[in-house]
Amino acid sequence: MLKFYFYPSTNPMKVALFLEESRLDYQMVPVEIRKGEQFLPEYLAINPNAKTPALVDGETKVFDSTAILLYLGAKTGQFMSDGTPSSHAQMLSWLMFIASGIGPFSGQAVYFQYFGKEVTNDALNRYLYEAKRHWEIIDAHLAQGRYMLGEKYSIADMSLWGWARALPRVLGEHAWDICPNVKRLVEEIGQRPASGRATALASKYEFKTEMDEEATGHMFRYRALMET
Ligand SMILES: N[C@@H](CCC(=O)N[C@@H](CS)C(=O)NCC(=O)O)C(=O)O
Repeated sequence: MLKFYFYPSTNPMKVALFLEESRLDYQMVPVEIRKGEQFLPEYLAINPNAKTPALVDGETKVFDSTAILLYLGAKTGQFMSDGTPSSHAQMLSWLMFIASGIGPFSGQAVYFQYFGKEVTNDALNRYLYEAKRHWEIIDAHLAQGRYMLGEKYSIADMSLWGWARALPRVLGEHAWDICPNVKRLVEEIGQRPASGRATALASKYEFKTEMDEEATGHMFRYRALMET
């Protein structure tokens, strides 16, 4: 059975959605990132990057949400492009844009708005600007088709869904006015039974969700390291 290393936040949720869509048999293994479990040696042996999600499939270990989506897509033959070189190229392009742009800029925009220490206007403006710019590119793309690959629901939509659900936290209260097409997709995926089951995973374990001193100590480790 697949072992899915999970914490209920943006990146693991992408994989949770795939697992529930495909109905693969899996065991959810909680990783309490706000208690520092991502740094345990046994977890680092699976994901040396000390982040969630990760997946173990027999002898195979996969880490990083995009790699896991591609792995599961190849394993099951589900939710991939239609197989033509041009559709495959589109899928890879959007997956990489989401992984290298949407995720990191949205993550840092959230960090500087809610958790940063001595945040300068320049840092805040840079990340808000870049996050918005990336989301506007996605929104303009979604204005042209129902899904990221046109009419085909794919891992590109699942990958986007992870952060898209949290868009108001990234771009503020006007997020859905800025990105109405992203809103449309989030609502559509929200009506799929699989997204309900993926979201319900969070309540299958009592995860620590408070962002208290213990949590920031683990998640923003650089602070202690840089201050010494
Ligand atoms: N590129 C990675 C990013 C993973 C990531 O940042 N995961 C967060 C949860 S959404 C995490 O585990 N953070 C723990 C930490 O920063 O210590 C992916 O897509 O899987």
